[in-house]
Amino acid sequence: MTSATSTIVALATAPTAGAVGILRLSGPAALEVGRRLAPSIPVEPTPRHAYLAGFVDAQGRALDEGLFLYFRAPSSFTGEDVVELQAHGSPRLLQLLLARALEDGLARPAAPGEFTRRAFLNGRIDLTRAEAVADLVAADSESAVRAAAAGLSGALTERVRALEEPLRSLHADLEGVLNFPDEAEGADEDSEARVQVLRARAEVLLSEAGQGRLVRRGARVALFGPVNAGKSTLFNRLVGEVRALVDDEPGTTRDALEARVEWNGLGVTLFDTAGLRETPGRVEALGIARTRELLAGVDLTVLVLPPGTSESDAERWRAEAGATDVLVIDGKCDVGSETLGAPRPRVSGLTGEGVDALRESLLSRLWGGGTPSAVALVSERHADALRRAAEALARAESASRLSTLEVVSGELALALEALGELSGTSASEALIDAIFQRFCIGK
Ligand SMILES: Nc1nc2c(ncn2[C@@H]2O[C@H](COP(=O)(O)OP(=O)(O)O)[C@@H](O)[C@H]2O)c(=O)[nH]1
Ligand SMILES: [Mg+2]
Repeated sequence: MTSATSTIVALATAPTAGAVGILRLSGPAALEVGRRLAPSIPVEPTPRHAYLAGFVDAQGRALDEGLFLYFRAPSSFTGEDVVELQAHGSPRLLQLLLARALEDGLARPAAPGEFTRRAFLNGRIDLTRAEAVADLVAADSESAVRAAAAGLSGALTERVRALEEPLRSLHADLEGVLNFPDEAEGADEDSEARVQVLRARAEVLLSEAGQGRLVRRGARVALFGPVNAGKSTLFNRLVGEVRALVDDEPGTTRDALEARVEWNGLGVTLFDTAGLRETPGRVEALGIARTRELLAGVDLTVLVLPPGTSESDAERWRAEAGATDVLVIDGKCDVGSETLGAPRPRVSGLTGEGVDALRESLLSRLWGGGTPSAVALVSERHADALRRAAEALARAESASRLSTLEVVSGELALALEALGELSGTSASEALIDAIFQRFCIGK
């Protein structure tokens, strides 16, 4: 591990031309190095004050003029002394400033995520909030931004704490009864009920992992069905521009096309696939193989049927669509007559009829009730830890009926450890490394 007493420096803005470029320093020598770049700054600058200063090279020649900010430890993002230089956003200029900051050997380049890592190690933020920082930077839809912002303000942290703290005190009570049976008598009385409550809480949080996944990477929706059902036309209509080739010659679409849209703040990747028919050409057959592969990985498949498809044919197509969630609709409803039997939603990609309603039902199928707004952004990592905690709590629950207090307490300790990985209180060095590797340099 890198020594937390070294001073680190990095550019905090993207290496492209922009209005402002930021150089960030953190560590005991941050002020010293910052003042070498900006000699007009007083030896003891006022913290959190924006100074207008000239930035110079080692010979004192002007490089730029900008803002100088000083945050004194521990009242900074990292908990250490932090200096930020806000210069003009020229990538070459910023390289010169960075080189100058490194020149005297008082600071070294920061590793990816090292600023945030220091904030975590210095107890400024817990692990779930540190991860929310990375989520916010990576957010590519409104719902992802809102969910990450909620995480940043501690939404997930709070809910993990609401599990971890009562769990810790229950565990302490049981250990008390085990170790000091006389003093702690009766502290284990309602332990079964207490375990039940905690298990339910862990499971509710775990159940939000699916929504977290949707928010984080967007929903994946594929259009599927027989050739000439009007899939590509509908795809173009849903995307709002002509992306897919449309023709009445069957088998026009061979490669799966994809397009990214945002509905009600939720990022959605739409796929238009090759249609299926009995005797395809060779190239088309490859497209069909791809279709099957793709359908296995989407969140929802929209099966588009030509108007007038019988209920039994619809069933056959439904089976073709595979195991994922399938929404069956009738396409080309402007020409088709009402299908007998179970009425399916009717859509026309050509006229746009039924398309808004289709979008709504796709969203509610993907999301359930309500609109995608601030959910607890439960990641795969969180879900894994929650699952282990919930399993240990379930075992503790049955042990509290059937087994000894030692066994119950042992399971609670396992649940605590799993939750500690979430909040960071018992996260291993390797886990912390893996988490901060996701970050960019300067974050
Ligand atoms: N009347 C009508 N024709 C459509 C509609 N959608 C597609 N078509 C026509 O049906 C043919 C096949 O359409 P396409 O979108 O390529 O179907 P795909 O093979 O399922 O992708 C083309 O000639 C389209 O113009 C629709 O909603 N109404
Ligand atoms: Mg097509």
